Amino acid sequence: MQRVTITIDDDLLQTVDALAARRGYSTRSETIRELIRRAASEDVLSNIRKPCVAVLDYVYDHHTRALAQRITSTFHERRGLAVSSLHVHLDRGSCLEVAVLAGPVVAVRDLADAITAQRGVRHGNLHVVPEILNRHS
Ligand code: NI
Repeated sequence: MQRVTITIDDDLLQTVDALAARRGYSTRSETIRELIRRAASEDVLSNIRKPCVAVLDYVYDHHTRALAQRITSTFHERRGLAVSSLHVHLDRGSCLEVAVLAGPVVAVRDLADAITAQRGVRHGNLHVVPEILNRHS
């Protein structure tokens, strides 16, 4: 870690302190580091060819005809992107699945859309982490 000195006007510094208070960061340094990470993340994600890792989670209706089979087939067709998955039987009819994906941002998003757009899939959510951030932290 390196120490750097930055010059910042009063209004902007108040904004940093307000963000720190609201989000629970303990220091200005941690607040500014997190803001930079977010900006870098948005920058990488705007380039759809860049590699990423991602977590896809969704709930689906176990009783919807052939849905589980269609979901499995979708993952098999794009198996190069699927790293691992977790299945939880939530109740009699609902299953929760969490899949870890890795590959180009565009391909990962396409796969997530192909899963979450299926009838009977609910609460689909994709969290994309730029791979570059993992390598350098
Ligand atoms: Ni299940």
